[in-house]
Amino acid sequence: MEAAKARDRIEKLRAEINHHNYRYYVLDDPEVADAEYDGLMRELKALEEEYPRFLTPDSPTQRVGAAPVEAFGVVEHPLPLLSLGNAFSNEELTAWYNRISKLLDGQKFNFACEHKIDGLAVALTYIDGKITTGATRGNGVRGEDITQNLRTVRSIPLSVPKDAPPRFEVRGEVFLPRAGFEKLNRERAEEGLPLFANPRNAAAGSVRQLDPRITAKRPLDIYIYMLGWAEGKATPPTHWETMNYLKNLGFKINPNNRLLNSIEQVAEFHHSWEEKRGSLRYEADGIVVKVNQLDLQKRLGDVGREPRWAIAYKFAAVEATTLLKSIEISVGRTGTLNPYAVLEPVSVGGVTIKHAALHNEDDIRRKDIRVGDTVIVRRAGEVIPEVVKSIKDKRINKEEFSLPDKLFDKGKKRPACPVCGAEIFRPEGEVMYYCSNAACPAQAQQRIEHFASRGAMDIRGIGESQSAMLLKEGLVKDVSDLYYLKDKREQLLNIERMAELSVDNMLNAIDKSKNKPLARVIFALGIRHVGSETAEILARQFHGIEALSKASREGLINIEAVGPKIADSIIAFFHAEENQRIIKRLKDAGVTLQEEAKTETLRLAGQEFVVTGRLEAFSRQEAETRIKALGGTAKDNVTKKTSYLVVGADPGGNKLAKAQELGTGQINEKELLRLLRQE
Ligand code: 5U1
Repeated sequence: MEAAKARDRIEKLRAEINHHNYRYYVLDDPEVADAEYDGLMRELKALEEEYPRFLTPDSPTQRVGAAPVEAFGVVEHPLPLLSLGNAFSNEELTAWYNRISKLLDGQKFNFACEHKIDGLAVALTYIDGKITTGATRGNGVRGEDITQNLRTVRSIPLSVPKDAPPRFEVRGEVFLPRAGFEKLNRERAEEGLPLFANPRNAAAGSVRQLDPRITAKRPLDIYIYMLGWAEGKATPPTHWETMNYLKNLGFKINPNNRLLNSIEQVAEFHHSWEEKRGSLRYEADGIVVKVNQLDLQKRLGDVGREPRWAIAYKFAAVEATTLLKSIEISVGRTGTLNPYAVLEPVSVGGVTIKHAALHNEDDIRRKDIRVGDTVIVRRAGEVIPEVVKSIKDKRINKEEFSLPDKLFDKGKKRPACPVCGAEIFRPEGEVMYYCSNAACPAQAQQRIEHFASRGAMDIRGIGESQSAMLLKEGLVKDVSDLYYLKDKREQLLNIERMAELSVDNMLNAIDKSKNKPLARVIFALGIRHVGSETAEILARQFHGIEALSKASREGLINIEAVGPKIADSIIAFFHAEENQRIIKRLKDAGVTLQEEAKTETLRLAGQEFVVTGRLEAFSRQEAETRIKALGGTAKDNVTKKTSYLVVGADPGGNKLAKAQELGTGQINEKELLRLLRQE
């Protein structure tokens, strides 16, 4: 395609993709199927690869692209990000209302009421229609520069329409919806990683990742809750109208927000949501009540770091007391033995809880939880119930919980797996016990379920019951057998409840999964401690299962995000003969085990750039995007690995001095442009 045509097409594709992103991530109302969207994205990526000079940082392909950083920069907030005073009862809410009414001398006002989402407050700055900075609240005055991470949040627009103010800042709460939080913790439990205590910690942990690629994999979302400041254009006079105004600029505004006229209605809004909060897709710990008129907000002003014109009216904690009847153990995919509490059923915030997570033996001991105790349970993140603590005064049983004792098999005179009876072990330095039998039926079933799951090979039609059935019927023993099921169609059809159509759909889905990208395959194999994020990094590094299986421990540890624990686990996995056999069968069946190394063929592959000082032709971010589009990497600090220091106007001293000390090559902006354009 000739260049001018390519540029037009790129612009059209971007507009179309941005529109679909908005429909999907902001309005939760997609207009097209995933496949159509993927097709547009593929076409745009291909054109941008062919014409890197048309690549811009606000392209929808550039949400993830930034290289990991060693530390976050600091952002000074032009206007401090305030925190909120709390009310815990109707009396305290009314006292606040009386205070401000008096200060406002009987002036009439109404209230904007919103959920107080348990996430992380951020400030997003837009200049000339493009996002320039995303920062955490920090201490309110100074926060961390997490722009590259926030760019990966799909509901944050990278650009805004032309009629937006030329410079403005919005503030909002980034959060992990409950479903995403649960999934993340499930995966972490399977990988033996510490769990996030609640969605807030999970959101904060995700947003503060030094590697934006990891943030990009977490299903973060945002609701904008105020306009921080705006310059160059008048904005509406009330909070409510401002929210509508921001909505029209493409920002995601919580549809549960309400404009209310009396403090009684505010109390009613609080009470009704306190009861229904379990039904929300995010965790909220109360409501925020704001005076709607911005001129009155200004008149009321702040006390210390809290505005007088707003208050958080908190919900009561969702906890209940019940009896811990027993501690049972389930077996996970990688053989982890997962303790869980069996409770006297109890209602917690309107949901009956019978079981609760206990994580691991160390956690049980740390909290000193014993069978027979009266315990406090909480819906942590209001999703996965958790035993918070036991009430020691009511203790009858003096015996501490021990996982090996619980699984002690008198016949075998040793602790044994509750499903297959094999020996159990706890690797040094780890918190989990494991079943030693790779062929344990509980593990086999979960491995197949995991292999076929959405984030892995995405084989529709193979879930919990189908995996159990296929194993029971002896049609599969391990994941590779799935690809040979087509030879057993007749046997499948003989199974009760398996209609011809569902058998064929299942076989088709299995066949289609052969083309899943390598990263999915690595994740699907279920290597202990290798989650989807690590799998992605490994695929990018090795480009094939064979190379990965031959990697040395040192080679693996040297990879960012792979520590000794993961390295040992990968080596042990490929060492096992059974796994080698499975991989050979996957290969023979035609599953993708090798991928083209894309970046190596690009012009700047293997070259590392650091930019210092101000560039004239483009922003630093833009320069970095262009470098990366050609396969290079862009870093913040000069090290021995740096190929070039790009020196712009008024460079800071440190990078230059370091480059001189190390003898790093230095180029100016013109030379960089030449490299980018291959002149
Ligand atoms: N929804 C919402 N959350 N939240 C948090 N609005 C809101 N406003 C806040 C905070 C800290 O502060 C402003 C009232 C200053």
